[in-house]
Amino acid sequence: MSRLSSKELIMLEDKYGAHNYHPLPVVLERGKGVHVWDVEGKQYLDFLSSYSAVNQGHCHPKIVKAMQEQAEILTLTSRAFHNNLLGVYMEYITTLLGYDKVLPMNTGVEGGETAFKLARRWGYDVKGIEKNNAVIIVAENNFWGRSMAAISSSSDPSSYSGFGPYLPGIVKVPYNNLVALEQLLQDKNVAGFMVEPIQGEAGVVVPDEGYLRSIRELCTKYNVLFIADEVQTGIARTGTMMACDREQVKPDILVLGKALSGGTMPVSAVLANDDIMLCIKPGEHGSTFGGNPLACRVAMASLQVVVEEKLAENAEKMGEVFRRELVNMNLPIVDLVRGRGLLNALVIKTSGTEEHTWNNPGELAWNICLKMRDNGLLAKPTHGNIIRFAPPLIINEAQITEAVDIIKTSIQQVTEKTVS
Ligand code: IF1
Repeated sequence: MSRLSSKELIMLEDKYGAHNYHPLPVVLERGKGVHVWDVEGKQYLDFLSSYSAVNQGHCHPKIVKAMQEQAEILTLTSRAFHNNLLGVYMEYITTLLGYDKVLPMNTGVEGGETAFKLARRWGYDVKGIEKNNAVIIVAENNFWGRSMAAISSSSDPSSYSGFGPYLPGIVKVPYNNLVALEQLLQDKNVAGFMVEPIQGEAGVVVPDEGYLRSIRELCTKYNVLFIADEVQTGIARTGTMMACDREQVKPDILVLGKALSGGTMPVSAVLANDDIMLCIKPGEHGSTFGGNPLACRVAMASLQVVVEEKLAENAEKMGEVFRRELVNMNLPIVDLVRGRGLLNALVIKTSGTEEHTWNNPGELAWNICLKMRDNGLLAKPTHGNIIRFAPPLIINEAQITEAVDIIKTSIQQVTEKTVS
């Protein structure tokens, strides 16, 4: 087969693939560390990290080695039989993260589904909620995937519209609002409250300090399970191993995915203590691939890299530098810069500034992303006027500075061109 150009490859996707995405036009074929290369050989700094799945950097040698070695030995047994890595992995991850038990799944959304089922079952068996009446509270503007339960939890019409009927037993509460939460928690049918410690898709929304601690206290007070969706914020992304660690808070149910495999394959996990996890009995939940030996080996390597290379510390340090340098750009169209660790966002002004009036900030953010691509950095807008910046956590200060230069130059080039 002859080598196809970016343009030809995009046309193939368009012709033969479902149209469920609108990617930035760039076709990648190789990745190493913080860099990716397109099919024409152009190099980019990856400031999306596959939505925080490649925290350890692209194709991390230790993770790839674990994967290659295990792929030649045993990849899948199903849970009909035991395998020689599952127990070892389970001991490793539960010890590392401080829970009695883990339930292994594959994608992040399956982790969320598992947490929902676990909370409902705990609600009936332990809390004594009347059959089929369990309620799970979720935060407005959450994002936890594309399944029916996930879109039933969503407040984004492009996620849920036209896919009804929706799953009952889900109630939404404004994010970062403890008064509203406490009101809802008084309903005796509430089994759990599922929340992202920092909302990713909503635009890297950081709650007030103390929010997580108060959730913990309220959930304990009302006998409701605190479910933390750390699929995006977990595994060192926000400068601590878990985002909840910043407030020294331990959720009852912890959901992980993405970087649990360093972006090599779908691996997710749900962690809880015995009083909750043992509510689910043999035959009541599972999946063909969950807990497969390849995933177990890869997940252990991925977590070891995070610990050994002190990626949480680096994320914290580099995040400080990155936000400081972004603020120092001092550009009129930048409304604010926010985030924790290396999960950050730049918010573009939606109303006119002194010099310019922007009719469509969403289009502006998209154009900035195209310009950054031309200048060698990849990022994606979310919610129109917000650009998320989440590089691999192995990034160094020189690369941060290089990135900020590209971001600044690109914003200047785009805004100069569009000034009328
Ligand atoms: C898509 C955004 C990120 C997640 C949290 C669970 C899941 C996700 C907090 C589900 C997934 C994704 C999936 C991807 C886009 C994306 C995303 F743009 F929507 F906002 F990461 F930032 N909990 N996030 O963020 O995990 O089943 O996908 O493994 O297009 O759906 P999954």
